[in-house]
Amino acid sequence: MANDWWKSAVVYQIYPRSFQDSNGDGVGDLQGIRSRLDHLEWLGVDVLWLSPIYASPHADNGYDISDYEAIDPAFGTLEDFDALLADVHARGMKLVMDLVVNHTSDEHPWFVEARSSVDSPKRDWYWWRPPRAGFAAGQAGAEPTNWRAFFSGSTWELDPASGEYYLHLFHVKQPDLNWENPEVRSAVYAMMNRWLDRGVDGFRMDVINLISKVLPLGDGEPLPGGLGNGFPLYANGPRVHEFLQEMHREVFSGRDAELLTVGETPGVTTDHAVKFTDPDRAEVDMVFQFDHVDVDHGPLGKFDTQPLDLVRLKAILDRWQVALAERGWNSLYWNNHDQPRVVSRFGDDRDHWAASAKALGAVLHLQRGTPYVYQGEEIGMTNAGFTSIDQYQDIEVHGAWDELRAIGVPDERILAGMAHVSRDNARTPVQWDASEHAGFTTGTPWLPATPNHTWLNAAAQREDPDSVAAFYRRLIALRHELPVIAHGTFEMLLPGDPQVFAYRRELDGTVLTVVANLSGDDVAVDVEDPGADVLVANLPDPVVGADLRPWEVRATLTA
Ligand code: TEU
Repeated sequence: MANDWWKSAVVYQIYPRSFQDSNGDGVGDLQGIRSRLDHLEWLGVDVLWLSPIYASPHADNGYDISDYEAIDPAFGTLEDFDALLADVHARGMKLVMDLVVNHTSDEHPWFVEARSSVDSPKRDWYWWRPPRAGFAAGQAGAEPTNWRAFFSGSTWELDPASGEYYLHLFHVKQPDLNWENPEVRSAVYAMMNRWLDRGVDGFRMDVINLISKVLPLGDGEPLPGGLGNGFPLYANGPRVHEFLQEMHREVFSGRDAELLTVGETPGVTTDHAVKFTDPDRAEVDMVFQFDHVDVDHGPLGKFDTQPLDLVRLKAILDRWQVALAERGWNSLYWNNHDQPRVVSRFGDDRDHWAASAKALGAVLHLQRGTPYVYQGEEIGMTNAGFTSIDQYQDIEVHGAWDELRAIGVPDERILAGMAHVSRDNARTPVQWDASEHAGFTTGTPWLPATPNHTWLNAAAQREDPDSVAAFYRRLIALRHELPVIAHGTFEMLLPGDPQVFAYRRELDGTVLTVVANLSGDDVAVDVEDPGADVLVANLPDPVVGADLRPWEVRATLTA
C-alpha cells in the first residue's frame, strides 16, 4: 500500500447518535451501523470516521468523554465495537476513531481526582488558576483571564471547594487537559496505542491545534459583551507541532503507512497547515481548515449569518489549493456534524434541490485533497427547518440564545441564524426510507426526522440512477479511477465570476475541466476545450461549451 493511499480515498463520517438505531431507544448505535454497511459499500467509500462512541455524560453528544477505554452503553459494548470493526474490514473499508484529547468530561476520573484536592497528583493534569489578583473567588471579573468560551460565557469555572478556577475552552463540562504535563501526554499516547492495537485505522483529532496554550495565560483582545478573544493565545500555540511530532513517534511510527490521521484545526493558517501535514515533519496526514465554512459568519458570530459571497468562497478554496500544492495535503468538506446541510446553505433546496446538491458535490470532490462525505450528504439531506428555540438540543444554540438576547438581538433574527447554521441541522436522523422516523428507529428519535424524508430518502435514491446518491457514488468511483483527480495540479478559472465555480486539473497531459453554475440563471462559460469529452454532468444532454443551465455542472476530460 502506497504511503499516500489516502490521496485517492474518500472518507465517510458517521455521527452514531443519528445514523441508525437498532434497539428502539431513539439513539443510534453500533449494531445499527453494522446493519447499514451495505449502503456504505455500495457508495464506495474507503474509510469510515466514527464520531465519539466512548463513555460520556453526553453534555456535548460524546465530545465530553468520561472513559476513553469504554464504549458508551447508549451505543453498545466493546464486543459490538469489535464486531463492527471486523465487518468494516471484511468489506475492505477502514475505520477511524474520533480522538478528543484537548479536554475530557468533568466526570472523567482524571478530573474527578484533580478536583478532589489542590495536592492531588492529578491536579496539574488540568489548568487550575487562582482568582485574578485583587479579586475574591467568585467575584465578577475574578476569572484568571477574560477568554470567551466557544459555547458562550467565560472559559473559567470556579471550583468552590478549592477557590480556584479550571479552564474549559468549550462547555463547563469539558475541562481542558494540560498538555504541558508529560504525564498527560503519555496517558493519551498509551490510550491511542491501545485502540490501534485493537485494529482501528487512525484518528480524527478534535481541535488538536488548541492543545498548546501561550504561557503565562493572559488576557485577549476585548470582545463586545465584556469577555475577550483568547483564540490567538491557544490556537496553533507554541508547542503544538512539537506535541504532534512526539505523538507521531510514540504512536504512529512503524505503522503510519496503513493509517489515516486528520487534525481538526479551527483557525489554522495555511502556513501552519503545511507544517502539520508535510510528510517529512511526521505530524498528521491532513487537517480540516475552517475558512470556507466561516465565510457566511457575520460580525456577531456564526448565528449572524450573511448571504454567500461566491467570489470570496472561491478565493478561500483557491488559496488552500495553492498553499498545499507542493507540500502537505488538503481535506475537502462541506459538511460534518457541526455544519448545516450544504444544499440548504450554499445550494437551493427549494427550486433546484437535486441539481444544486450534485453541483456542490462535484465542485468539492474534483478538487485536490481527500473528500469527506457526512452522513446524509450523499442523498442531499436538507436543514431541519426548526422555527422555535425549544426544538433545538445543541448546547451551543442554547448558550448563544442567552448571549445574543442579552445584547439585544431580536429573537426572530437569532432564530433565523440558527435555522441557517445551527449544528442540529446536521444531526437529524439519516433518512433511510419513507416510513415513520425515516427508518432510523422504531422508538422516538432523540431529534425528529425531517418531514421531507417521505420523498428524500436513501431507499428511493438507491433505485434511481439519476439520484443525488448515484451521482455521489460516481464521484467517489472517479477519484479511484482517474489519477488526475487525486494527483493533478489545480488552477482556478474565472475567479471573479459571481455565479460560476470553474477550475482545471492536469496530470501527465490529461486535463480535467470543471464548470459549475452555482446560480438559478443561465450563464455562459468559455473555458472548456471544445474537443473534450463529458466525464460527468448533472443535467440531461450536456453540451460542451453550451451555456450552463441553472445549477448545471460539467466535468470534461481531454487526454
Ligand atoms: O469542534 C470544534 C470547533 O471548533 C467547531 O466545530 C465548533 O464546534 C463550532 O465552531 C461551534 O460553532 C469540535 C467538535 O467537532 C464539536 O462537535 C465539539 O463540540 C467541539 O470540538 C468540542 O469538543
